[in-house]
Amino acid sequence: MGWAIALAAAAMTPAAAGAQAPQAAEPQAVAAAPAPAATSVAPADAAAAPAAPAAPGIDHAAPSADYGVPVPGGTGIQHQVTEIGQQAANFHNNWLLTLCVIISLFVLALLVWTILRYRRGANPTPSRTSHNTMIEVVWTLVPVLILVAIAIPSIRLIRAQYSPPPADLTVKVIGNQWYWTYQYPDNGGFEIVSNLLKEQKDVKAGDRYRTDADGPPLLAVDERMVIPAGKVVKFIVTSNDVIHAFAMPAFWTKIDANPGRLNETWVKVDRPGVYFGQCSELCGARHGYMPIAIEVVPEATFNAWLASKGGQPRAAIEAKAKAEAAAAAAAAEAAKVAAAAPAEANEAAATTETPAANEAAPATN
Ligand SMILES: [Cu+2]
Repeated sequence: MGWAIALAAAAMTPAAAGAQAPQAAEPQAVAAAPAPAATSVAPADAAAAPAAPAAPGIDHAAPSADYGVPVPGGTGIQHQVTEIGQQAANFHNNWLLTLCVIISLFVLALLVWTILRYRRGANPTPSRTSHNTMIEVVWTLVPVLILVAIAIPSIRLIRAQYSPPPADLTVKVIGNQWYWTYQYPDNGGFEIVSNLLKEQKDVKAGDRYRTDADGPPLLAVDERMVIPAGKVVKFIVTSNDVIHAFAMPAFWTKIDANPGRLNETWVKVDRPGVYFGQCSELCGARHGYMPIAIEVVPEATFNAWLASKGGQPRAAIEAKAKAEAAAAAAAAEAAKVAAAAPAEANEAAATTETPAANEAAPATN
């Protein structure tokens, strides 16, 4: 986005465009010496051209009926598409809910039994018992044991959420009043701005509005975050203004976006598709209008998307940096050899010539 604005600004100011063109042309002309005429013209054209995307965009996925979206009238947790989400949903649905039902039924049965068995008609002379050590120990210990049994898997899950494996990709998520920006520092550092898509009746004629291919009302955005499937993606989450929260129900992800602070979370999603979430911290008047849409795509599609945003795969950037470092090292080595050659010649001369001639030698070199 930044480079597009810069290009547009350069195109609007003829002087600036003129001043920038030679700079852009210079490195190319050096690199491709055999055809200087062609390379010196091309970058000038590129600088003057309107900010066109580097490559065509990808075909975006249509939302699924039951994955990554809230279902009308739905209860329970959304289908989970991360391993931690699946474990947590399984723990909640199969263990915690079962335990809640058993405890509730047990307490209800005790109440019913007490009401019937000890009603005045059936039990005219009440017992005067006030203590029973055994039962008091039991009703203290059993709840403690239940809580410990719940705490152990819970803490294990929390620890897994906060100890990410090495990341294949990092996305910096920034909350703003009232939209999100996503930066890709590993892929050239470009940034995308993600805004809610309004309904057709709410926009001027000709402006983009939401369609069902974009997503449900109040959840569809103009620019989705795109991440590769099957890769560990680290989210560095922060805010530009007030506290927001980055939440994606289908990933089991919710983390605060605090100004001046970097929070970290991670996901690994194997199932391609588009998933919707929302800002989940009351952040002002339009808090309800800053949805999050994340599209998970195969790696080849992700690379095509990167290219359409002016970015590159991390491997390509790293390989280029490595090649440049190697070339620089080779050039330094060559310069060193070239510098050493006359010095050796001088030394050779010094051994054969008179001291007077030797003193004059450095000046000639
Ligand atoms: Cu917010």
